[in-house]
Amino acid sequence: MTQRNHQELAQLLDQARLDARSVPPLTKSQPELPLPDAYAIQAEGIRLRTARGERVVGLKMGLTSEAKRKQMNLDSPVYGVLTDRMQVPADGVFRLQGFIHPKIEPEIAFRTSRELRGRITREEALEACSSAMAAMEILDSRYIDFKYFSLPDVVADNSSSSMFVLSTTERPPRELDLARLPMSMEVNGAQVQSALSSAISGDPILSVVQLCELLDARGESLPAGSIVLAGAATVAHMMQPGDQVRLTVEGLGSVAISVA
Ligand code: OOG
Repeated sequence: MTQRNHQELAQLLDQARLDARSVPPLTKSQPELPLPDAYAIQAEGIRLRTARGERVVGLKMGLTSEAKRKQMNLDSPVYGVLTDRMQVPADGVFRLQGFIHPKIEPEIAFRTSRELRGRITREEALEACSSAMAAMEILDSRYIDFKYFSLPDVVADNSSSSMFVLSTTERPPRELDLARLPMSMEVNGAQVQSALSSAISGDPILSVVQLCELLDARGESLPAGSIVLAGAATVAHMMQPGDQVRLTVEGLGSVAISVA
């Protein structure tokens, strides 16, 4: 595929997002869509957003838990790019209007204080992450019925990234028993999802290690000051107007949004 092809497909997905109108998966018309081309389409899509004034603030990992891989019937982790426009403030309002079929998931996020380049160890990831936060990601797929056929479809669509919210509590990851944090997501006070943080890559910091591997394969690095969403611990939950969604992670406090 040429850069021109990447740009055209990125434009199609970008327009679908802006119009909140779903489109068929790219692999329907393009059965051979190699993963490197899918990441190139994703990168072109981000270029369209930064050209309109958005700023890249971090990256998200997806499909880092067994629950998510099973739900989506896909077998390996992927990443997407986060911009400042995607962040909902803690306790803020998320308006469903303007989205296609958004769903919310419980996550853990990290903030990096130094650049990570190449393949890294768990220790190096811990060293580079100055803080851990409770986080929720709102996914939205630009594909009809939130269905795609393959990994390249989801990667090209920025790994279903849409919005995210971070807890105001931030703690150095070394102070936490990172792989054993109970996580509970409630809607209007009733628990809808719960898991231990080990559901995320066995240990959420390992999502940072995997992210660095994926970036390295593309000759890229993880910049200092990045937010990294480690991936969902459980399957995603549909929202209704009026919902109050709250995630509590032991040791990291809680983070909530109101759905309008
Ligand atoms: C793919 C993205 C999954 C996660 O946290 O596992 C993801 C999808 O479910 O559409 O972000």
